Amino acid sequence: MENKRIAESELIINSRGAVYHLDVRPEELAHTIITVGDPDRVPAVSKHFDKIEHQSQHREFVTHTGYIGQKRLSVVSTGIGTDNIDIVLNELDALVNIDFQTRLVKEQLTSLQVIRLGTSGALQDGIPVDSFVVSSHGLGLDNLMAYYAFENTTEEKQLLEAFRGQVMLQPGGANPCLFTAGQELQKHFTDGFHTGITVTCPGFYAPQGRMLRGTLSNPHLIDNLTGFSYEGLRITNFEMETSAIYGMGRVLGHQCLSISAIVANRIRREFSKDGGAAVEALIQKGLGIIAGL
Ligand code: R1P
Ligand code: URA
Repeated sequence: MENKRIAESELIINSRGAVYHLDVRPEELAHTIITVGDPDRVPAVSKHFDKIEHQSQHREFVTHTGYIGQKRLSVVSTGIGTDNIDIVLNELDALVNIDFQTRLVKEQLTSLQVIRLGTSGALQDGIPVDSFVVSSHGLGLDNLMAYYAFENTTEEKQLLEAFRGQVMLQPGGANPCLFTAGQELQKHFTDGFHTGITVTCPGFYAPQGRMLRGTLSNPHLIDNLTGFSYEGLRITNFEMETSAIYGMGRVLGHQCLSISAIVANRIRREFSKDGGAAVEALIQKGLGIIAGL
């Protein structure tokens, strides 16, 4: 493909030489990146760094870059939802794979490690609040990835076919997409983690089967997701970013993994008594592994 100069309207670089939404310059980003939804979770992660060399904030996107020992890490908040992941993953990729002077895609591409440390609701009775789930797959019920061309593996196509057969979605609803976790990353996160398919929803309330006032268009969503099974794979949890992180990782060539602290169990109808402590425990366990990658 011809390597055309990317116009000012497509890749927006501010007066600091930083990418528009994140307000981060190429040299301010590490190649191992932790994403968190909540901007306040960024200092909760970076307080464990031995040294912080960069801090910035623009809108909901807070970035801290530093070191644990010799390992250089960035932690970036994404805010909530897959629309924000579209912005964050594209801008992280631009920071390493586009030359900000020439506006050309670099000849030598860099594959980032992107690890989400988030929160989530469990869809299985046996996954209690305050436990941790590693997402073997991200299954999107939003429509972000419909805007990108991508290839699915044969295993992904079969799993998606089984999902379409077993799970009834509301009429006129999502066209589900599915992506596998980065295998090189996932193999480091086994002991002390549940593993399964994570469903990514375009909202927290009705899109996750919650109704405070009003009526659900699809009252069977949770039962259908909990009951899904294909070749030993089950749906463990849902949240609002994972499938987009995995999908954008596929499109742009980055290794991605999503890990969640379970703060709600939708089957037992329980919520964590101290979600903050569960997230702190996930951060400490996650960083212990990430620092050694
Ligand atoms: C909803 O409360 C938010 O929490 C979960 C969902 O994915 C959504 O972003 O993750 P974070 O705690 O990482 O934001
Ligand atoms: N985040 C979600 O998206 N859903 C939950 O139930 C808990 C956290």
